[in-house]
Formats: sequence, structure tokens, C-alpha cells
Amino acid sequence: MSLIVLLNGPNLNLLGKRQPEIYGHETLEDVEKSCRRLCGELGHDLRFHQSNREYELIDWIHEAREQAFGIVINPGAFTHTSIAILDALNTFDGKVIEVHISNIHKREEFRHHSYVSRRADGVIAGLGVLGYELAIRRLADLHAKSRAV
Ligand code: DHK
Repeated sequence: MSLIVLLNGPNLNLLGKRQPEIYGHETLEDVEKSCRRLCGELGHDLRFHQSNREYELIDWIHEAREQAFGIVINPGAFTHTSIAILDALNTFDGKVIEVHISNIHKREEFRHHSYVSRRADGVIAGLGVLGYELAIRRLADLHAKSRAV
């Protein structure tokens, strides 16, 4: 299994246009391109999705169960509200890295709590869109280590 599933939640389709002072100028297509390039270099396949609908994110997590060794997820605002996404991630046996483009801890109080962090093996926040690539590198590393033993 060499598949990584990368999921983006609500409003991240507007990356580059939406509050660039917080989320930067790169678009989600830019992020997808750089993540695909990196996965290619690392010898992994990438499935890249974005949805504004909670159930779609949950369905993609379920799909990943039998197919992927790792999930990178930026759940957007569902980070702070969704027990359903947490429950879905708890059905997944691989590694999970949670990514936030902005530093959620420096922002409004309601962004400080993450349901997803109760499941995540690692959390990246505030490193801009570079966080996605770092998350992929971490998953690739963990995968290589798990095969070495
Ligand atoms: C993205 C969002 O859409 C917000 O709702 C989160 C996260 C933060 C980010 O930084 O990527 O609070």
C-alpha cells in the first residue's frame, strides 16, 4: 500500500482568494501540484480531495481504510466542531497528520480546540501551505520505518 489521502475541508477551495493575509496567496491547485510532485519523488500515490460537505470527508476517510497508509487532513472549521470526523478517523488504522495553514492557537479562542487532534499522530499549524508537504514527508518517513522492522 503506497497511497496517501490528503483531505481539505470547507472553504479551502477558495485558497489564494480567501483572506490571503491569513491563508496566503497560493491556490489549492498550487498545493495539489506541489504535493503530487513530492509524492512522486517519494514513490507514493496521492489522492487529493476538497469538500465543503462533512459527509464527503467522512466517506473519503472510510475509503482510505482499506487503501491508504496515511491521511493528511485539514478539516477547516470542522476541526473545531466535528465529532463525526473524529469518529471516522478513529476507524482508520494508519497514521494521521492534521494540518492547519494558520496558527490556530494565535487566533480566536474557538479555533484553539481541535476534535481531530485527539486522533492525530502529528499536528502542524502556522507553517502556511508548506505544512502539507511536511505532513507528507512525515507519513513517508513513518511508512519507511514501519517497513524496516
Ligand atoms: C482553516 C480553516 O478554514 C479554519 O476554519 C480553521 C484552518 C483554520 C487553517 O488554518 O488551515 O480554523
